[in-house]
Amino acid sequence: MAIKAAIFDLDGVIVDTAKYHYLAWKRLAGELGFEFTEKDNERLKGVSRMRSLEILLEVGGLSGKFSEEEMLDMAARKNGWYVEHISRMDESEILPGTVECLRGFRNLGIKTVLGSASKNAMLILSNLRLAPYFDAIIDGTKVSKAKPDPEVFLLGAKEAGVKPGECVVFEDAQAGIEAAKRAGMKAVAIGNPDDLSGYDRIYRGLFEVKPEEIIKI
Ligand code: B16
Ligand code: MG
Repeated sequence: MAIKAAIFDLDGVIVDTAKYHYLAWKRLAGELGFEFTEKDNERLKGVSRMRSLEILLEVGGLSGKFSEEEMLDMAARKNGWYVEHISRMDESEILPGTVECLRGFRNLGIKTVLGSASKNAMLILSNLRLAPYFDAIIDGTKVSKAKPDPEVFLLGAKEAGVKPGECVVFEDAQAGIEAAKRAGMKAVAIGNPDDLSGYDRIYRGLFEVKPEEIIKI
């Protein structure tokens, strides 16, 4: 089936917001009295906010120690610190090759879609001045099931008016690659082959991606 839409994950593909998530989670861990390392943070990539909190508490040996209300309060505080960081972002933080890649697909008549788990995606896209490059934007405010559930990508295909089999997904997280495959889409991994599996192609970043080749996969 010919490719008619390219769906992009945000964190790790278009921008590196993982470093800001890390600073905010580390601050919460500090308040709770334990260390949270960059290696621990790898487990949070592509994972929803509440699931990230569960993993953080697991790392600190505090699983099951808090009520739902306390968990929601901790997640909200973490988000407040995270939003302080992303509010200061600008175009200089767009990862290399992103704009060329988005333009390249559009020049070939391919729809461009954002498919992110983040509830803050609109703020980030707006600070990066990237919103006009997308035909559809699906973020954490529009979906209820986290990756590896395919909901975010299936909704992206629907909003773009194409079939799932006509989509290619660009993802840096294993949960996202799984979500793309479960949606019946092609998956292009962004990252290191040692950390990821189950993809159709892998590149180090969008700067290596040639849209005219991707539409033939
Ligand atoms: P928020 P993506 C994901 O973004 C991040 O990789 C993940 O670390 C984060 O927990 C999730 O968004 C939710 O973000 O707290 O801003 O709603 O990779 O799906 O673009
Ligand atoms: Mg990601």
